[in-house]
Amino acid sequence: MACKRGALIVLEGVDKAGKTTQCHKLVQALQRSGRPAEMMRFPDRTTTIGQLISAYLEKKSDLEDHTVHLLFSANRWELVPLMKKKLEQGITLVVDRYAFSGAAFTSAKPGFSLDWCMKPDMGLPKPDVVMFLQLSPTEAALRGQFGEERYENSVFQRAVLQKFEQLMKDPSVNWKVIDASQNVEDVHMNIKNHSLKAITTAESQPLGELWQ
Ligand code: Z5A
Repeated sequence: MACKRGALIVLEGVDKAGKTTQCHKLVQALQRSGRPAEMMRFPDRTTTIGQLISAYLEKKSDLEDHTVHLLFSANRWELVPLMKKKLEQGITLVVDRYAFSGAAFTSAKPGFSLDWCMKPDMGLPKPDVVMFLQLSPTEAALRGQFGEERYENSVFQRAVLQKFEQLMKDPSVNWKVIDASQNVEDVHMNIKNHSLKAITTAESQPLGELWQ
């Protein structure tokens, strides 16, 4: 009998919401409880495409806005065969940012519609759950200054948040909003509970296609 597939779990959220912290904690907790799990993050800066994106984010290069949007999407598509292989092997993938960041960040730029921004990612593996770590700009500011990378300023981040709010109205995606202002352990427990449910559901459901 074929093994049960792993779940595709995505964490999204505003800057400094704790996505990376929580992805690591979730993978560790799942592994400790005997469930195979691995973390991925987007952009994956290790690939050739990812290195172009990384240089852009670090402001070492400039790229035309449509072009960089398509590169972010291509960076996800190039990892799809690996993602599907791992999911089929029963490994749960915990992903730090995904297509929702892609659509939210580019559509926050002038002249971009959310609809256009979603198109290149249509058909990607559909997450079994997407947890949005919600944190007010005031609380995020208490976690430190913005870094030096592109997009790291409060005006742009507020525009991105509005786009995420629009994306979360889509009932075809299993969104869960997480109060990220709680302490690390409480946020973790909340995320773990949703993840365990998603893992159980994924065992008996085929992997879907995003935004199709
Ligand atoms: N981008 C895009 O434009 N298009 C795309 O398709 C994709 C991405 C996929 C990638 O940045 C940038 O690319 C990003 C979106 C854009 N731009 N921005 N802004 P990245 O992935 O390299 O980095 P990041 O996602 O921006 O990281 P982050 O948002 O800054 O951090 P985080 O992962 O949400 O948080 P953290 O690193 O886990 O924690 C931040 C700090 O808060 C740290 O000191 C923690 O110790 C602390 N922390 C965490 N949790 C707590 C709690 N609960 N209480 C108190 N303190 C906490």
